[in-house]
Amino acid sequence: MRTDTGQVFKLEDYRANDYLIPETNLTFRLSPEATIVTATLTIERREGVATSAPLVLDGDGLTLHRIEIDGRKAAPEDFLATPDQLTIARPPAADRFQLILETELAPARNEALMGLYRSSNVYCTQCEAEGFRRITYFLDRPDILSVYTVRVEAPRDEAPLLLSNGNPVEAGDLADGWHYARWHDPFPKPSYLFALVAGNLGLVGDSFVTMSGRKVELGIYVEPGKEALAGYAMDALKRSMQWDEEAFGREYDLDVFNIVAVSDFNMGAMENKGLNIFNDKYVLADQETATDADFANIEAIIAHEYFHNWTGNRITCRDWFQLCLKEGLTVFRDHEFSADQRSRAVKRIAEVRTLRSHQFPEDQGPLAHPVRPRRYREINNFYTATVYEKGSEVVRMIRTILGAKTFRAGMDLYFERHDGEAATIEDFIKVFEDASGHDLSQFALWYHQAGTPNLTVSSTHNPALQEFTLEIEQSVPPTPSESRKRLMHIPLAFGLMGADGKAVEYTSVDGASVEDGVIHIRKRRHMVRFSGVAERPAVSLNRGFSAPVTLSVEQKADDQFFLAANDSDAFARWQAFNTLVTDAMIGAFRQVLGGQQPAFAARLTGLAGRIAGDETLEPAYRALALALPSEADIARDIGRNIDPDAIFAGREALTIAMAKANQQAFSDLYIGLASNAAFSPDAASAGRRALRNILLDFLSLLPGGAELAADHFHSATNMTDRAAALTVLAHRHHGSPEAIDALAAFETRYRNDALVMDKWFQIQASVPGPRTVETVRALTGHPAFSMANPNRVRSLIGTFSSANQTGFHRADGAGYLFFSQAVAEVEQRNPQVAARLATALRSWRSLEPLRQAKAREALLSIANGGNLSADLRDIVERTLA
Ligand code: B3K
Ligand code: ZN
Repeated sequence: MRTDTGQVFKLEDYRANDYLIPETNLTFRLSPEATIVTATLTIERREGVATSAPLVLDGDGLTLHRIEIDGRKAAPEDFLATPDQLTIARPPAADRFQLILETELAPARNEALMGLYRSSNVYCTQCEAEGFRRITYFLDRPDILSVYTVRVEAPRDEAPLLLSNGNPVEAGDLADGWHYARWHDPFPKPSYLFALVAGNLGLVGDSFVTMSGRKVELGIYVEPGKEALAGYAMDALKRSMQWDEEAFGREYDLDVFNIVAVSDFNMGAMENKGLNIFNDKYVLADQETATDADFANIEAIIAHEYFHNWTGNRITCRDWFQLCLKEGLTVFRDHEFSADQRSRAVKRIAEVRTLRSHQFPEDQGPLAHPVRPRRYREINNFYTATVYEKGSEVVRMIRTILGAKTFRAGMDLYFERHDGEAATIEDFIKVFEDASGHDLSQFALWYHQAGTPNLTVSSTHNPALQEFTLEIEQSVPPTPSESRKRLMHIPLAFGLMGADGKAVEYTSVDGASVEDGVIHIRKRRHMVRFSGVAERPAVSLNRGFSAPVTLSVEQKADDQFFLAANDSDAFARWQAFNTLVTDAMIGAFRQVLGGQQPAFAARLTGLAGRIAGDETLEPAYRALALALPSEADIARDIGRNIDPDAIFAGREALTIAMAKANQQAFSDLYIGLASNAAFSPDAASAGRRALRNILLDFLSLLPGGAELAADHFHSATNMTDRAAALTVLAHRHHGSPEAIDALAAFETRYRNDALVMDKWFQIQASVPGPRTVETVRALTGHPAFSMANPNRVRSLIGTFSSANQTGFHRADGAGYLFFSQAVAEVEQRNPQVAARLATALRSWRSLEPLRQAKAREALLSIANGGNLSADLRDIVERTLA
């Protein structure tokens, strides 16, 4: 049954509830078809609230068996229970009273994977954002903090392991082969952080001694037999715990910290207090089954969920509008962690690539919303790149503006002032104002105003006056329901570089406040004048990507080439090369459309060769430079009237030109990077593999390329190399005997390993060209595929729709047709996953008119499908609006 009330929730309507629930006692008697949940809630009326105020609890599809109010069975006239609400119109007059509620659930039939459900015979939960109300009636909102005690009962042979939040307090046997365990979490928490796991799982145990000398037992639970695959995750967990003590002074607070890996999960992982639940994709890894990217993701996500213990759990959100308070901040923290564990420059480039590919299109399309939204219909649709990634960039800018030391003082104040509270973005900004004495009110617009600001920059040099001037103008494009924008405070890091590659000194500057290499843009236009500059410098802008903006810079190609070879800021140097390549690809796109053969400047293809072979640069950095902008990147920069086939042809032409121009050098380098050393997932080794694999991609386009890739595939000793070679074969040599053979070999080897088969689905779903839609449709019938498992759906259908420009946007609309049918099918079971899939069409208005019409038809067919979930309806209607 669907319960889309179409209700719009607004930030300005926030009001504290009349009641609190200081204590929550839960007993679960687990059974796949009929789990009985007994909730004993201590309800407290807020001070000053009239005794006549009704108590209204949230539910979602619940069946109520029993209700007692203050120890007495409630009479039918005492309450009104619907599946979605429990109303007690006249609660007891006392300020505190007790409510006992017994509900019955069928976890085995819960395919939405929210609330209590089963994943491969393991009971598990997912409550964020509003899943707890699928377990019992409750004030299911993040500002209701409660101390939980949980008793779990199950047959011992089916579920030898019984876990919940907090510390274990008691366990024992019951009649008929059942047993129980009791858990107590002393830290008051919102219901979205509740968790329970029960089943038969293998344990990887370890321990960590905190900075104050307390020993914490660590457990990672996985499918029995997979224990050996959890070692890297455990190592990442211990490094995260250590790092949070060193970088933020944050210590862990319970006696145990458990992580459970499950194979059916709607997202990456969940930070439930003391009991993180993970998509097994982000726990299990070894060289045979996981790529270097998988290892890096595991490290980042383990850290992210762990860091939530302070940013999210100890200090939570007052309401869901404040989601970025925990998510943006925690992403910032996990980014910093990875930067410290790996290479800061490489990490930053990778972050910016992700921001541009995921957040920029969101900000530039119909689903744009502020980092802190003001309204929503379905909160699950706001776990977006804007809230997470742009939210992290905003925190980074606060650090840039205040400096690292004052930023840390602000964070310390935040923890001190708000520990144990449900806070807001205003609270967060205030601690930095108080710690620094700065007025951050203009800066706060980053939270409130949607859209990616653009900076137009031009420069002039007056040798007679020895003056260098930057003219900078800011604008923020209109976004849905926000046509007029206010001026932002944009911290723009920059550098002036002399021909000798050194920073150019200037004697004074006026026109904007400039501190520590950062221009603070606050007005619409600034003329920033640097005095005492004899020679015209090359200007390097947005160093380190100090602000999440787009730049329109009038800059000579000579300067771009100079910066791409010499910029002392690693990010800006990467950016300069990336801009040159992007411009070349856009030029090629236009040539293709005009029926011409694309041509490229020898100095560009030559520069690619020099970067590849520059031993002063880390291999991972060189690999990132050579990973040319994707077709979607180019489409975004072109902006409108997109023909994905022409973009593909232009990109392909440049890749081939680079390969041809550097054939010998690439080949020598490729051979030199081969390694017989034992596998290690560390960043440096991963960087060498990344460089070698990107070189393979270029070389595979030259004569003998298929054989080379097949060799690479068959001699691979780890998944990174094997998957890279398979991608090259399937994408560059589609249909060749080598590709067919490798795909079959991979399938035979891994057919029983679901996570590895996801890679096999992904690689095939991203094969460019018009025929892939048929392959993808056929693969939905593959024995390893299932419409019920989110990882499978994302690997096959998600990859096809979001990472295959030519396949998905096939000119006749066949890609969209398949997609709309698949979304509808997924939605029957799992609205949340379906809604996420549907965002793949968010940029439909930037397509050329014929494709636009087909895409619109597909969206309309989803919208008119009938009995739509709130999740999917919200996305489709906003996309069409
Ligand atoms: N907080 C969870 C995300 C929950 C998503 C709910 N639809 C994971 C995370 O961001 O850490
Ligand atoms: Zn998070």
